[in-house]
Amino acid sequence: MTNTYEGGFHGQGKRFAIVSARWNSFFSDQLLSGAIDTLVRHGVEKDDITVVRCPGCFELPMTAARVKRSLDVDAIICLGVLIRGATPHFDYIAAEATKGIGQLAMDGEIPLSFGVITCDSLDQAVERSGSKVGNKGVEAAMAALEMVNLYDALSG
Ligand code: RBF
Repeated sequence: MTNTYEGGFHGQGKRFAIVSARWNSFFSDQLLSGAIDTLVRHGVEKDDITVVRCPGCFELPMTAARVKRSLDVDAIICLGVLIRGATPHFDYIAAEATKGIGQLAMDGEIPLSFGVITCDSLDQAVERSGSKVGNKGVEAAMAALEMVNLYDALSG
C-alpha cells in the first residue's frame, strides 16, 4: 500500500493573488480573465481574488515577492506575455521571470504558478491566450488550485 498525496481543485474559502504583467496587454488581459473565471468556477469568491498589475514580465518576481510579504493569500498566480522581438531581451526577461518565480516558491510556504507565455510571433500569442491551444491563464489557475489543495493535504 502506498501513501499518495495529491490535490483536488476546490477553491472554496481560498484566497488568491494574481500578478499580471501589463506588457502585451491585449493578450495578457485574456490570460487574466481566463484565470479569474477558472478560480470562480472552482468556488473561489470574487472578493478573495486580488489582482496586482506590474509593468512587464521582468517585474513579476519582485512584485510576487512583495505580494507574498504583504497579502494574506494561499497562492500567487503570475501571468505575462513575452513576444520574441529583434532583441535578446526576450531570453533575458524570460530567464529572470522563470528563475525569480521559481526561487520564490522554493520555501514551500505557498505555491506560485507560472502563467507566462513565451511566443515567437503574434500568431502564437493569439493561440496561447485563448484560441487554438487554450488559455495559459486557465492552466496557471488550475495549477494554483491543485497546489493549494496539495499543500492542505500535506499539512492536514
Ligand atoms: N515585458 C513583457 O512582459 N513582455 C515583453 O515581450 C517585453 N519585451 C520587452 C522588450 C524590450 C526590448 C524591453 C526593453 C522590455 C521588454 N519588456 C517586456 C518589459 C520588461 O519586462 C520590463 O517591464 C522593462 O524592461 C522595465 O523594467
